[in-house]
Amino acid sequence: MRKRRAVIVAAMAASVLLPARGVAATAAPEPAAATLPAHIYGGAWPTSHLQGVTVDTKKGYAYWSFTQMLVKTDLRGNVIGTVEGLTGHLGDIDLNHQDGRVYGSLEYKAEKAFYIAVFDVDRIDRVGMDAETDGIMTAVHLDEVVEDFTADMDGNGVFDGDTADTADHRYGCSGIDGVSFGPGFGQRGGPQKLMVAYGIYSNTSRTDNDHQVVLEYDIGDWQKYERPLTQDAPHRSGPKHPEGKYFAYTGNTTYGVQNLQYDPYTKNWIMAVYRGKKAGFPNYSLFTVDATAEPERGEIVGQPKPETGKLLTLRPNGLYDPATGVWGWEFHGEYGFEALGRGYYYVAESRPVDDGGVPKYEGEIRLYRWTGKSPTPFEQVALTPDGQ
Ligand SMILES: [Ca+2]
Ligand SMILES: [Ca+2]
Ligand SMILES: [Ca+2]
Repeated sequence: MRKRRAVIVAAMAASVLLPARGVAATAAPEPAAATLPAHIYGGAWPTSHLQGVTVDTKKGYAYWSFTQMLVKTDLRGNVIGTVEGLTGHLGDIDLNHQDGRVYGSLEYKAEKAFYIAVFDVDRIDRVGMDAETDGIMTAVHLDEVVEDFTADMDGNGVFDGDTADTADHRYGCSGIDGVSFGPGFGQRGGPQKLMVAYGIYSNTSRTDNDHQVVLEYDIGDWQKYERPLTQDAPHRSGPKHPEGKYFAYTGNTTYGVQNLQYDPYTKNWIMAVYRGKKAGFPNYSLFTVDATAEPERGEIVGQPKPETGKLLTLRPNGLYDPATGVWGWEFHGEYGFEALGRGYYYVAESRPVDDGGVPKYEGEIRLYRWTGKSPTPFEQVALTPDGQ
């Protein structure tokens, strides 16, 4: 096991530097101007890499999605418990500040089943809790994702399955990953929505996969859908359609929005991606959608048959590519990105480690603040001479 890194408390900086700024009622509560660790180590686990992080600054817990496992730590990195036994792909996660539970995207591509998993995180109190049998997790199935994932786009009567090398999958949908709570697009307040972003396969030979796709759900009535999940007999309990479906023209990326996050400070929806590979696009690693801009109906360019949809507006700041009209930034947020309010963020890193012959992945988060500078609009909050 690697030595746990020192946790530095940013008490002084947090109390001095946090500017006063109002946030919408739907936003995360702003951190008390007291203690925000500049760094939290999330441990090393025998899983795939870190997929997402969400932090409850009020109660003092961090939640880490390690693909097959949800980990709960305190803000010093002490492990409180784990939820294990996930055989699918747990992606990005977000804390619902209204019900205190953590929501995450959960995929079973072979079964053509896609869920929002809901974790009753207050009850996670020991390592090795089971996702199916310990009553911690329910799941709500998203039919809309199945329809787009399984679409036989070339009309040959064959769905080619979980592969990028095909014309199938509407919009290039590979499933879902980025999730975040926030206001409806174009709304400055109002009831919070759960936004769910598609994964999009990397494929440079088709033109219908150049948008990020975001589904909007009102989870107010989701209690009627929530069921525990038996993974070898996946249920289909969930809403038939989302409340809204939105498209952001960024150019094709590799697996779509990895981390989606509403930022109450900048009023942006932040999309962190694995950069795309298409020639003719700038292939930025981060995009910001103007949360206050009303979505406009327009053509979803590049589709096999002309199609219109609700288009999102990229914030006209940062880097700009005149050829495509795409705005973006350069930053790493693909393994976890949490907006804390007041222009502060936790941003994750993840890497493989060898733990005495056992391959593991470790994850950690560091505190950043907004600068708005191009090409990278965040700077790390480093409070000690060694920058930890
Ligand atoms: Ca086909
Ligand atoms: Ca991911
Ligand atoms: Ca998120």
